[in-house]
Amino acid sequence: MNHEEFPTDRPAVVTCGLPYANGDLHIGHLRTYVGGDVFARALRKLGQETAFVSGSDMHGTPVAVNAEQEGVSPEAFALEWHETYEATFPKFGVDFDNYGHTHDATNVETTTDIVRALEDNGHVYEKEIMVAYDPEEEQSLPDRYVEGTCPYCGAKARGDECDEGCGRHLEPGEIENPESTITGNPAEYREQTHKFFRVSAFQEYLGEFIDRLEGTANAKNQPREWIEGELRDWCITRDMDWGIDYPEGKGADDLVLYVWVDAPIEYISSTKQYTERVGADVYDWEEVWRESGGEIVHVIGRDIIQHHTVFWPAMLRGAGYTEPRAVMASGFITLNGKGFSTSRNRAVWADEYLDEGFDPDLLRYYLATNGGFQQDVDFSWERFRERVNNELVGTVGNFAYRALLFAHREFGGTPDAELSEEVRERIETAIDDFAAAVNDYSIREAGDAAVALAGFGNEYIQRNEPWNLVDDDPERAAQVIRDCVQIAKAVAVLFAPVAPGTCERLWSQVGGEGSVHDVTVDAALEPPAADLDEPAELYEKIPDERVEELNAKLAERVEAAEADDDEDDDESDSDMTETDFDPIESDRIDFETFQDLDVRVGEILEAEGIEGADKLARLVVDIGVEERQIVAGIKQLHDLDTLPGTRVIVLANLEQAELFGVESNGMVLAAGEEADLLTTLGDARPGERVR
Ligand code: B3M
Ligand code: ZN
Repeated sequence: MNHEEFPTDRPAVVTCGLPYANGDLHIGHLRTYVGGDVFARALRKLGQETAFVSGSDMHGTPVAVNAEQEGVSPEAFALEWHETYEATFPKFGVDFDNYGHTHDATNVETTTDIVRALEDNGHVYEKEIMVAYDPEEEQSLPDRYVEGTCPYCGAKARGDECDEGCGRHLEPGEIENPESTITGNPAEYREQTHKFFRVSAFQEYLGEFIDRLEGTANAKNQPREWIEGELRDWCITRDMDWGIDYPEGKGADDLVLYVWVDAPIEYISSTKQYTERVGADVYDWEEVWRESGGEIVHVIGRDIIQHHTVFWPAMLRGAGYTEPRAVMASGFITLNGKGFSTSRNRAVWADEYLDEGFDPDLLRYYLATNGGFQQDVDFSWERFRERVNNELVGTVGNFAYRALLFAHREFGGTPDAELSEEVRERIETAIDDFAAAVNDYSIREAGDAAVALAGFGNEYIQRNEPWNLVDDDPERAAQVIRDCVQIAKAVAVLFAPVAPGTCERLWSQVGGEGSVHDVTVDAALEPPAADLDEPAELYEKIPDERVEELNAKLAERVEAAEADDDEDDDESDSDMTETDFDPIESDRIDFETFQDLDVRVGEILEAEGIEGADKLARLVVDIGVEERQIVAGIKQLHDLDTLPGTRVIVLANLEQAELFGVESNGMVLAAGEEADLLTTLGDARPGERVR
């Protein structure tokens, strides 16, 4: 433990990775925001002074490219999405204390100040580099305007990130075989002067920082490789119009800042705006980000760990700000075992979920507790129903309703009796478990602590059978029910971070005063009100038919999107038949060269996703003469569970490689973007050579 346990007497800020303001939110996106919200609420429950902030990420090529496609200005485009997000989050109980955006005046000012500070402290220098350029469009091709091959792992890479391979951030000029995404032409490299942040000078500091850093294990371990290796300086300018202008008078007036400079600075700006609204006596942003420093916790997706554990802490350090205490990086989320796909409409959209009439707390519960935060989570309507029906309805709802109905009917409220020692201790254990979970950055365990307490409540009623006691031993009956009402109250308090809406209702059912969100864990043991109204059920069962209906809707939509896609393809076929595919190489190979390839029939025996890699799967393939472990980029494109037994074609004498730490011995052949797996028409046996 490097830091004092929560709660501390310094203020905390919990931040969520900023969504790019460029498209609809689906429930996969919500995982980070729900996670951050649960964590912020849980900290407050421990009595930690906490602000919860975020904002929309308005700049960069992710926004510029999409705006261009729509034919609108990036500013108008991004603002519209920003407003949508701002309205959507609260509908899921994600209650930011401040939700700003990176293009607002506060962030422009804070960013300018920080970059000036970095310049003044000697952390920035100019360098001539080669940047990708589209000669036809006569423009530079920053980031997502260029695609090519990752120089580190050979995967297809997009702009500034190798998102299908090793996950590394790529510097301008690094991508190999660059192509312009505007024209599809090969890009040229041209010389340009850019500003660089001297990250390499922070190597020693970062090594110490990462030892202190708390949060999920992935965020602490993954960066070691980068920090302990050769740290490269970071290009912080881009040759494009959309972004925050480089501070004046520093010789880079025609450049804007790289989006990853001003994006995390919004964490600070958003906290500032919160202080401006509530006053520094209520919450002082400077106490957190400057001066003695507060408890800064970043909640992010695991694809942006490098930005938050290398570039960002170096920037904070270089400009005289406080370093983060913890980074919580969430795993990936799939839908029925396959990746979400915005373009294929393979997603459960945030609005759609609400339109179906589901309580947001159900989804929050699923996202927060279906696996550890850093683990990959699969969403399916079946599993959703199962968890809602068994755990929320069966355990939490059932207990609360039974206990409170009994109390209301037989005693008109909380019976006049002392809380038993057994139940007091059980509630104390739940509080301890909850606090330990928060200190462990495990929102799942924090939620589980409350559900386990409700489970105990059910068992306690069952064991004591108060319905048999009312006549024979009314005093004992009163005692048991008194205990149960207390358990219900404790559940309301401890479960509130995960299920804020339903717990507020439960809180008022036990006669709690004010809002459950304003009390701390101590309230779990404070006596419930004497008079209680008749309770209402907290959760409703989801019938099987609903799941069928929802799955059918999803399948229909995906099909429609695919049909649309085909139509689009047809249209483009007529325009530009040849340009869709790479031309055939004019250099032919001789037959011997072909014979050098040892291509075999194989049969997949095992297929599983590689933890930590978005696209990669580990396959075990029987190739007749032996079994091979092969890594293939098909995790999101196939339902891995259905693959064992499938015949595939394997390039068997490809040199060994290691991807995400997993050894790969060969290549499974597949066609096109969707990785359509090659198979055999007849029943050639595994091991048979392909010629
Ligand atoms: N806007 C979204 C992403 O890459 C990006 C996050 C910024 S956090 C400072 O996931
Ligand atoms: Zn790579």
